Amino acid sequence: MTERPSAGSFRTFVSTHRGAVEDALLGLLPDKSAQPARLHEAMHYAMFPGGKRLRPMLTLLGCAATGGALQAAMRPGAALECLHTYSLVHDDLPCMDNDDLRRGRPTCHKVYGDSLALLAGDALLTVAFEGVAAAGGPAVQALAKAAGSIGMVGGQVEDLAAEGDGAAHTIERLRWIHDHKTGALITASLLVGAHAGAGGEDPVLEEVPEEVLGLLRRYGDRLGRAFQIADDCLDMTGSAAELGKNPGVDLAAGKLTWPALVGLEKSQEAATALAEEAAGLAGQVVSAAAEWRSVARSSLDGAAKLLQDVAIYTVERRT
Ligand code: GRG
Repeated sequence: MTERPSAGSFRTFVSTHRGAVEDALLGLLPDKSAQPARLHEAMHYAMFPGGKRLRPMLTLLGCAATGGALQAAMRPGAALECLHTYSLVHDDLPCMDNDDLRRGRPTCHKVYGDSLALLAGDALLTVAFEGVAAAGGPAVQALAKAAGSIGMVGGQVEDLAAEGDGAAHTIERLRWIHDHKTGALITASLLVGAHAGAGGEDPVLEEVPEEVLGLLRRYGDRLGRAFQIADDCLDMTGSAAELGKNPGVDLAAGKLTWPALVGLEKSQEAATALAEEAAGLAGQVVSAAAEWRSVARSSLDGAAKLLQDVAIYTVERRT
């Protein structure tokens, strides 16, 4: 009998690998005391102790699910977390969402001021590209596309435009915003992992076949949508202690969200359906990877289970 997906094995995966991810992050960032020390302090403040570290974990899973060695994905995974953290620092600024709480602490700009927080974000974005270079050219391209104007930044622009623009609030528009603002980086995390693991010692030697990348994109697309709908729901149902950020801000700002459009219950159902769809694609991802690698499909069963379980985790989480 096939085991039902549950978030359990992913949580164990996170506790097993979190230490190595933190080490990779420390290895990628300049030392806190390096000049200019105030800037590096602000970068470290934003990065540590950090949040769930979902994106680097997805980079490790993208690598494992396509038959790569996890070690190859550590530094690129750290790069994804730096880029994600830059987006949070900028998102919290007064000119964006104007938040004062993030990851259970005052936001970066509340402690270091707006200018330094802006620059710390810039520097985190830049160092991310240093880190992802270890995974080769296709990984750099995947990250650049996902993070820029046709990805996350473009999604943020449309998200801001939709605030207080209620007449044009539709599910199609919201899906577009979610796919760009959140989903693009989630999918890129998986793709970068696959690229990182592709060539063993020399990641630029072998290219990941388009079939494998396409399946990872389909999986990541569902995962990203499920994750952001769950995030919208948590904004309504979570507490500041659970979320590490202020709840209820989307509603107060008149943001375009799933619960605002279809209600909380239907949103939770939609998130679960997408997570299950993603989980259903896990087997196809690893089968295609096993064929490409000419390895037994069963050698990737553990990774397939993790892909299923992280999908369930994204909608079951309370943080
Ligand atoms: C370029 C000025 C400038 C700003 C860019 C790109 C951008 C601002 C913002 C990105 C949009 C954004 C913050 C999307 C939200 C994605 C999201 C749900 C983040 C929360 O992710 P979690 O829950 O957080 O994984 P932790 O703290 O656990 O890592």
